[in-house]
Amino acid sequence: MIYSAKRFFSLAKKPRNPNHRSIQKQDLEYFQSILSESEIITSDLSKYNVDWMSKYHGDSKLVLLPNSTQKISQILSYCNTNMLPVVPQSGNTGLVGGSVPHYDEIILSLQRLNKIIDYDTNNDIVTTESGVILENLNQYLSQFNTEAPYDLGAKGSCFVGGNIATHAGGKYLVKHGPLRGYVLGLEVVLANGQIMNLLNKSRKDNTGIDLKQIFIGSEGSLGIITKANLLCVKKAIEKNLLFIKTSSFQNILQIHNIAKSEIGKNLAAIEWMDSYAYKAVMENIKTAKDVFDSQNKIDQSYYVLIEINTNFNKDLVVEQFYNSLSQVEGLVSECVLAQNDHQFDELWKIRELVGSACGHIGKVFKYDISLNTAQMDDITKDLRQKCIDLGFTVGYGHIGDGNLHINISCLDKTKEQQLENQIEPYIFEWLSKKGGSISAEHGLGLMKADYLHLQKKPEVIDCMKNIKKIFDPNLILNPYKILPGI
Ligand code: FAD
Ligand code: 2HG
Ligand code: ZN
Repeated sequence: MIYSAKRFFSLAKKPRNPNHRSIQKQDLEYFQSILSESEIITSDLSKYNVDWMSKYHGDSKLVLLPNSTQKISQILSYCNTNMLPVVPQSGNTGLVGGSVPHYDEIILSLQRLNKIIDYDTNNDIVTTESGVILENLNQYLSQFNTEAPYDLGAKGSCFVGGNIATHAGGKYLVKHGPLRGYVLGLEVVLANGQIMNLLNKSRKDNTGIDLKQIFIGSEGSLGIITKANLLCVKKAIEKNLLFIKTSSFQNILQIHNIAKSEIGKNLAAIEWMDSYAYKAVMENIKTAKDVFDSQNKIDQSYYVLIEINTNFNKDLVVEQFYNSLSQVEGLVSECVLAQNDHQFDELWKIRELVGSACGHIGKVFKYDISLNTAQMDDITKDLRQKCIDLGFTVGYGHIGDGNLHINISCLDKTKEQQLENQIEPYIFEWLSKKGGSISAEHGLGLMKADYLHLQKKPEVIDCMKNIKKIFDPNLILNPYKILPGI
């Protein structure tokens, strides 16, 4: 199947794979023979058919919610033999349209695979089923004084398996590094139903090709992640959070540099937002507290959050950092330091709710990109100017990882398509020329599959397609997503 790289609108349908079937009576009868009544849903499927942003809509007629790896294996074996396409769905918080069907694919929900299996107290390794909600995992881990090595705003809904399948980033990547270093083992069910036991509790295992890595970040295109061994991290003893207001983006870059040299390994997170993002939260999230008394004004202010984790000498590290900032004239306009856990959470909430706040303004087009930090504000301003009539544009993100989020909310419901055409493929082509990534942490999903050629050479895409065909020759797993023409 060949189609042009630029679809007219991200919601336009791709050509349906003619080899795939829709479910029929006998298929349902088969699923009823292996699953209990509560593991099959055939009516009122709307929440499974739409993504978190209400941007992508599917038309599935069947949701299966198996509670064991064995049952997933039976389901996939049947689907593979009978050419029935399947979409794996965890917390459905993905932001690129990967977790909902494109047509009427069967939705395989992992929500019943929600048992935490065990915890190795000597090595801080948790073994868990993949459908455990991240926040629930952290609640369980707190008895061992540990936590997962990543954190995201969707923690109350996203599943560990969804996080591994997308290779989620989040705010503590600065502190811990990427998630793939902490996933020690996996259990995965392949498209033909074969159960691949890649579970492993050794930190070091150099025995040939590390197959589990290929499933991390594969967004449900190669297999269904059913269990994981995750290396956990000790909770920080002292957590300090500074929220700084400054008068230019250049100052943020300077603050970032001072943070790296003064705070060093104690730097847990560093995030930024422009005054458009700050205003979006203050105007649209009732519970958010305007700690800088901005009165919803848009100006030349920029904001940066810095979390410092220490085990001892807390005051020394924070004070030394603040003193260094103070020595540069005009670097800090205002600074708030969280005084207790409640304030700590409130300040973080301002940053974590930017994406939700933009959704209140209008349909939001989200761009999750990697680029040189020095260019982050320029590209945001450039897009703001390009979309000035139709969109409200904010810039923010994980500056410590070189990961920018641009959210553009559409101000006119009738012009969503026009707005999208103003942004895409412009932004992806810009990245292709200047270097960076069209997807820093959210993945490709449906949204960016057809732009992969801007990021990867043809021979690389061919190699990816060949790997896909080894694991899923009938292309039943998450079709139309991740790879172009599949
Ligand atoms: P889903 O959305 O259900 O699925 C995501 C993809 O993985 C889909 O393609 C799906 O088919 C596939 N998949 C799901 N489960 C499995 C499985 N068990 N086996 C194989 N494939 C599977 N992302 C970040 O990286 N960093 C952030 O800071 C961040 N913050 C967010 C904040 C908010 C408020 C929201 C709504 C989203 C945020 N995200 C962030 C995006 C999203 O939360 C992550 O991509 C998350 O990892 C998705 O997990 P999920 O359980 O919701 O998976
Ligand atoms: C974040 O960092 C998430 O807040 C979501 O990755 C970004 O909503 C977005 O665009
Ligand atoms: Zn993010």
